Amino acid sequence: MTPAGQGTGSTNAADTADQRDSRVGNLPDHSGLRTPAAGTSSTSPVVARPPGAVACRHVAEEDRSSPIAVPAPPAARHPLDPLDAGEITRAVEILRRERPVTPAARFVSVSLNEPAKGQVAFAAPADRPAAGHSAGGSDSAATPREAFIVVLEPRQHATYEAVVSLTAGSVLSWRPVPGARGPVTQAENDECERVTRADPRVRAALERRGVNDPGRVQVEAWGIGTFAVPEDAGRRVVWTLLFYRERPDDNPYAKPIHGLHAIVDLDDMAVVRVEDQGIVPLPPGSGAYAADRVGPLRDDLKPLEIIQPQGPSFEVRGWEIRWQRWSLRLGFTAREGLVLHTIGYEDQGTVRPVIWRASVAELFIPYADPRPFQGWRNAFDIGEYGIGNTANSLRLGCDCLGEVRYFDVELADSSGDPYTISQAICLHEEDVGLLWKHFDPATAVTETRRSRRLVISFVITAANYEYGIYWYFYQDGTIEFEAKLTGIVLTSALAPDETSEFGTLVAPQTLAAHHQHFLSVRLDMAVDGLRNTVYEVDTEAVPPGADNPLGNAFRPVKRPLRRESEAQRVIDPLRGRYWLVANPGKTNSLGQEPGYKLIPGNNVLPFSHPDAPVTQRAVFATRHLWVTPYQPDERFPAGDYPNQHPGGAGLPAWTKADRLIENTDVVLWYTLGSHHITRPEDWPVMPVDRIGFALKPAGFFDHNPALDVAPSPSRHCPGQDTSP
Ligand SMILES: [Cu+2]
Repeated sequence: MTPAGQGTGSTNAADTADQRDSRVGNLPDHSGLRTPAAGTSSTSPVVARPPGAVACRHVAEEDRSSPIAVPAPPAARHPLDPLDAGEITRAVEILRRERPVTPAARFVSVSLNEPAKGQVAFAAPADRPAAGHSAGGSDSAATPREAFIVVLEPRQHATYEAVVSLTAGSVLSWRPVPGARGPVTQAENDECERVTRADPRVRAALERRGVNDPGRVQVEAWGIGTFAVPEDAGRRVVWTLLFYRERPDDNPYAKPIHGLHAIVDLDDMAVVRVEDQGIVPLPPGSGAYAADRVGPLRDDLKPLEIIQPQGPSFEVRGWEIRWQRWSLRLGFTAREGLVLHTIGYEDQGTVRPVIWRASVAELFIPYADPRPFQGWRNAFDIGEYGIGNTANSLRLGCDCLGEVRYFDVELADSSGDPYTISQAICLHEEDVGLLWKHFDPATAVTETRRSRRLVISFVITAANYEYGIYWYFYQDGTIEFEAKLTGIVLTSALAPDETSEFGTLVAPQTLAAHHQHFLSVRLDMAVDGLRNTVYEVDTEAVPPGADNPLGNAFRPVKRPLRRESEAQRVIDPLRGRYWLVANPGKTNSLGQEPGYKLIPGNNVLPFSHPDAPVTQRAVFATRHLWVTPYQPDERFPAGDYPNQHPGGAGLPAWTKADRLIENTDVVLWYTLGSHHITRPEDWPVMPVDRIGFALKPAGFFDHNPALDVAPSPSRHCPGQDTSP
């Protein structure tokens, strides 16, 4: 996939870093950013419904994405703004007009072909007046708008990539991707369900299990990885998991239809064969979790309402956000969902770049159960399906609390037509306790500051599971990433007297297999510019001796990661290991390189054997940190098309070149592993489990950057009244 970097010239990151650095360092003024966000075409105004006005239990029909018939009028677009409905429509029209797209074509995605790194400036300081630029900024006119389109041509068993210039109204490139088995679209998943339910072999097998209404069978299309048989060669196939709903509002995962799988050719949309491993009875439980089926409900919680009478402290203009000293832009793609661009921190009148682009680039879930077909279960939710398409429409008081600003996103459906997911991204502030504090007993004066953070989030539903993705920005320059895992654990059926060590019995005859979740977060860094060096920092104890007579000494040991082969690392909590991304070309007032350190949280590695097919397809997950030199077309750690790919693509392929990564333009790939030994308490719906990491300034500032945060108003903090 080549979603960015058209016409960027040299592919040597080191050669181009200086030129791009000058653009990042010299920030063109393109602000005018204090204007309220009213009237933007693709976002909705601050929602001011009273808390509780909308019940947190809602049905999908109310808020499911709605089709758009009329393209939005052209508006000033920033080069990093995601495509709007009008641009999606136009890009597809241009492609259909100029290239032989067949009526059978299925669109995987129509998304912004992003400008290459450094081609767009970070924000200007907030108080710098706009100098007569369009709303999009000084780059808007010079940067062409382009769409990157992935199209499946099922009759040809081919996947095509196109780049369409919206500015020129023409197709810039159109090519089949050799060997690619494009991702499974939502429409294909729906069709796969239809043909599986209709297949006579499946129906007969269902009847043998006492299931006489195929309409109550939920069919999920799962990536088959490398498990297709030789007769499937050349086919784009999936295998299916089947679940049964006794009632339409049942939890389907309570009744896994064990041992019955259809292999479906998605291009031909036909069941290729049916595998029946023998009957295991449907588990008896209902797995109900809805409020009207689990009562009586607790009634002893009193209201907790977040009130911000003067509104939120953030400012939104189009897709740009400013809050405290932070500035950044939002993006959204069908594959990754939320993308953050040009994250900068304003310091003494200058917006200092920190991150060029950040997103979750892959999401890989391997399962532990080795039984026939259960061993096939693994998912690459981003590469095999795409998570942006599954973003939830968020609800005030349910997903986010307080003064919330939502962003609608516009994506393309399988026909290439635009549709909207309303309220897909949530922006709000949270009080998070202490920011800093000290009591001086000599003066009996306490200085206390409360911490507030800006939260940018979205939630996806990947079949049984929900993932909430949260980016937090703090007043002291810290950035945190957190994933909240919830939803329903994947089940299989056990015979009444059967047990398994590869999962936990969560209900009678219901096994929730142990599994892991690996998120690869791609952090395209730009700490104070584009030339960065990554250091691994361990703390070591100094041996007792002349320099350490009391044996107490310890010190951090900083080692630069000079080449890609040196930059495939795992965590080491007992050494206090972290990774520092620093700019060796600059110094703070203390003579130190300004940097940000990546501080790992809980983490784990895959337990699948290194030679196992599933591990081979997810080599990225076998290391927690990878560092690569920036290349615009290196975006996805398991490769551009993981579906049915045998493995080796992405990070393991790129890093074979063992490129230099010191004092150049670097991308960090941090893998977070959530280790899920399942519990009965995860059933029938799982309480949120959290995993994350932090990016903290380390020498980026000369002192605590949150010194200038004002004490809280007196009503909340008596004795510190600074309000007029
Ligand atoms: Cu899990």
